[in-house]
Amino acid sequence: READARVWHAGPVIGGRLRGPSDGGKTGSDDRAQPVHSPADTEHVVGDVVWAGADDIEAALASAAAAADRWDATPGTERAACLRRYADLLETHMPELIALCAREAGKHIPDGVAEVREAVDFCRYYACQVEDEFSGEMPLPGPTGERNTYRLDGRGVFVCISPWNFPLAIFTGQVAAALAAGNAVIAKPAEQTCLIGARAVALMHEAGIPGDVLHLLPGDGPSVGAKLVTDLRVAGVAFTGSLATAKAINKSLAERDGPLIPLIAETGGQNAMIVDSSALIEQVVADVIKSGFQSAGQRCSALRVLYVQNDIADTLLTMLSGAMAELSVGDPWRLSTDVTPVIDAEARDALIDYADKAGKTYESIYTCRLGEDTRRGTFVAPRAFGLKNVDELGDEQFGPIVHVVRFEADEIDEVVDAINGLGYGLTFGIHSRIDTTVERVLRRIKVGNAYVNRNMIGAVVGVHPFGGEGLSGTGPKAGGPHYLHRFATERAVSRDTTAAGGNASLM
Ligand code: UN1
Repeated sequence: READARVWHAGPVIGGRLRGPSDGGKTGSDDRAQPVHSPADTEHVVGDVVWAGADDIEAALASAAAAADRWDATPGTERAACLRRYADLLETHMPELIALCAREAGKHIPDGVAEVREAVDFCRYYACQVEDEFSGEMPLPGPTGERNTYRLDGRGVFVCISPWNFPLAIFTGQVAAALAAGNAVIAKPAEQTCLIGARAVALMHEAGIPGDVLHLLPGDGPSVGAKLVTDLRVAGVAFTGSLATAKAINKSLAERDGPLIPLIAETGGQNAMIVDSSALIEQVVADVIKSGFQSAGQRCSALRVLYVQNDIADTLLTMLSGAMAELSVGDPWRLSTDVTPVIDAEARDALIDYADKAGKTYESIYTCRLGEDTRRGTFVAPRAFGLKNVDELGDEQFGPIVHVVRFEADEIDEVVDAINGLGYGLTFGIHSRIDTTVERVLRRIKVGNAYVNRNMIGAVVGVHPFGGEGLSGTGPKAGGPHYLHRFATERAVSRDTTAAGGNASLM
């Protein structure tokens, strides 16, 4: 309660110092603090944010560029120790962070707990990896008279652009990976969730990450993100968000008149689940509800297209409608809430507009009722629509909307082709008790994360390394063994250890 009544502040954090509205014009920011409203109640002011101006961007870049080498030279064990201390601080501050996630991002308490948990896991996972792989040189084989080693170093300044749907977990995952690998970092949180980003950065500094090694620049894509990625001092970009923005960043990087640098992009999905007639229907319904509607469907992993074998479709859809009727849509702070608001009015209006059109074109299977306490927030009623063919499906709808397509028993290969044909490749689910069917589908489906006889969200760090292919992202998988390597540069060093190699005067 105490944490919930609090008002938070965010602004550019440069050199470890949070700039507030009182800093008036010193660095060229638009110093008017903008109020931050809660998605659950748009009259509730959660805090305020000052967006970064051009001078803030320059100050962050200059400071990070000057600090990068020093941080990279800091032993990996020390960098790991900072991440572990930050993870401990996240746990100590869990009630406050859950309240902040509820108020700024509209997350209910289980989702808030999961946010903190995942952020903690990312830090400890990458800390272990840095201790193992980034502390010293690994020996490589070679002929007598030669000593060969392999080492991983930071690239320089990394820009981390994170999404509002996992404002603590993905924010932390990107930043922690970049720092762990030895980079200085400029973090740009989503403009909808700057308060959470600012809180995370404050805790990272408290944990010992130097102020000049980690900076925060709140703002939108055009005013901050676009300026950062074109700067030649930037040596790498991590981005999670829309496909359109990932493509725009890719284009900007390609057009830079400077070194080629990596883009680690994680975008969206048109994630499908196939259910055949051998599936356990009760289990399927529970998994569809969770995969489609938890977090109001605002996960890139969320279920968008449910393929159901015709023989069981009527039964399954009747049971699904019954389960949807029981969903409680409302205030994130209420313990009984299942479905929370969407992030803002723009997202709500776009989803409702889509649903209105879909209601005219598709079969309406079920639309949930909104509760009394939803009138002041940006809520969207969960819906299920029936489609004849997946080709009718347009762009990803980032909200609580599930599309259902029926198929016949002998059409399963065509279904896999249709799913692959959508071009995305993030998550996928299959419910079937026939092992040969499962194997046949898994062999052909082109996705990063496949889930069998379970829900398809909530990847756990180190357990379900997460990330897609095709239109869904570049890889490597977050929370997996190769993620940190993409933030680093690999060096193979070969030393001549013969007398000749050891004595320059013999040349
Ligand atoms: C995202 O929604 O941007 O498995 C990706 C999950 C989460 C998805 C994160 N890791 O549900």
